[in-house]
Amino acid sequence: MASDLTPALVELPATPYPLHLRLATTALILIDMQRDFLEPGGFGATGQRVSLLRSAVAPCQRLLAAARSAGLLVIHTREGHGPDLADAHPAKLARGKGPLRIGDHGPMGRILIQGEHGHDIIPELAPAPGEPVLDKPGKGAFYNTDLALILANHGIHTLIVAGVTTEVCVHATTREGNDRGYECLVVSDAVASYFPEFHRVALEMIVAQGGILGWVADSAAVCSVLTQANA
Ligand code: TIU
Repeated sequence: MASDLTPALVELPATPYPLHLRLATTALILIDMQRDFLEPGGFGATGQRVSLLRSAVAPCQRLLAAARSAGLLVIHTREGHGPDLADAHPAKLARGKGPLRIGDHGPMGRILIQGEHGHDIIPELAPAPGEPVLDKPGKGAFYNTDLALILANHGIHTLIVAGVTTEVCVHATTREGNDRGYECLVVSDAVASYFPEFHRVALEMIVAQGGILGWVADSAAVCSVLTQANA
């Protein structure tokens, strides 16, 4: 039952229709903004494609600043594996025929291996003290991580999802978040793909059929709501 202590609902203009959320029960999750995906020489392989992901950096920075000042729970994820690769499925290791595969030595250290330079989050989006950083072995952020536990402990109902890539780890996390009962909003300019067509269609998939997987809004709309609701 609502009481004076119930945090206020705020309305976020979004597609396919406005999303109502409470700041106290909303988290920002930044997916895999790691050098290995965003910089040349990492898992993202060829230079031109990697550069396509850079468009998400500035919107993620603005989202991060707005979420922090609004007091939202902020969670960062990193895809990767331990140095012995014991936590990596053989099927995942065998996948892909690119020049650099998981565990190979590259210019930023071993690809997608915890503790290596390339595995870490880009400095522009460095986690602040106290913000959970989840190491995930899969594409989705729920698989074999403490994400569900952390969200439950904080009473979170709504996920604002940003990061890379739109159609892989962002989608996998949004799909599972949706199945687990979270209202998921993907921030259109704060996610990116090596394939512009996949990016566009992945966003369309989320909002199709009346928001079958969730909501989409741009970072300006999200930041505006976070800033106003916080004022
Ligand atoms: N984080 C994430 O999306 N991992 C990937 O492997 N993405 C690709 O698009 N390859």
